[in-house]
Amino acid sequence: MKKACINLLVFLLAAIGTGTLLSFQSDTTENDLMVLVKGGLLKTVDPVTNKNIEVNIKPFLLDKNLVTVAEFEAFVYATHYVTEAENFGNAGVFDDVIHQWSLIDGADFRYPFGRNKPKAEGNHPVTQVSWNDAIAYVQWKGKRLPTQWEWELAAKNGENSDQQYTWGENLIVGGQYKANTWQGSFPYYNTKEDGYAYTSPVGAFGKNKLGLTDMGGNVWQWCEDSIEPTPREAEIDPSTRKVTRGGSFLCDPMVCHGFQVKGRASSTPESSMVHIGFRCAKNP
Ligand SMILES: [Ca+2]
Repeated sequence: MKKACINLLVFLLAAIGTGTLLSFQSDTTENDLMVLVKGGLLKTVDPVTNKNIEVNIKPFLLDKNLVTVAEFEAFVYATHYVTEAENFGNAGVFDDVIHQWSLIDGADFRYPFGRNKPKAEGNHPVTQVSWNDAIAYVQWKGKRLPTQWEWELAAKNGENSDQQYTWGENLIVGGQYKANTWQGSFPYYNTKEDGYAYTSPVGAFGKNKLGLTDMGGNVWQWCEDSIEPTPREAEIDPSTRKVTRGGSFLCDPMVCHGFQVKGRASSTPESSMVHIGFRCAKNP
């Protein structure tokens, strides 16, 4: 071990001498961690009227990856921000023993399933953050949330392709799962054939053609805009709801096929859930 350390030190000193070390130093900028999505006319379906629509989208930058637990922790450390789950004292957890959602005391972004469950791993997407928490984070970064239509154009790789998923037509390609979803029969049993019962490390399932990871499965992603409820929905629940896209590890396609490009859901802006995270967008 000691010899290995000395060898490393000699190597580094040699590298400094030749200027080679510069190549090890990261001069990665925020924009290097983002993908430029060319704008254009997104052809999609209006979720309320179910009619074909076209949405004109300007070029925008989108984070390659979901915001991780470690990145959100750095934000909290720098700003002393307190999340809404911490203020409320609880957050939404899907309990796979009783097979239903519950508000669990003490659940927050550090302990997404509650204090008596494992701590969240730093390289996993942050969860148990409300839409309001996500806004606080993106503003701190000098960024913003993507709109639902920007998100969809990115999931379509900047093209108006009709493919079902951001990576293609099938969930399993060459024997490998392309996203972290639910296998088995939701909510009763999960065979975890994709390797994960809950969240997976950011990027574990590869990239789409644009270089974006987790654009289907793992966690739903907050978008900037409010959902447009149908008149009946507005009557049942008049509260503002924010759009989420992308599906999650809880999506069994027989019940929730949210990890399709067209998948869409919503939640109230103060809600913190174990299967919702976010990524940042920015104007070029
Ligand atoms: Ca899974």
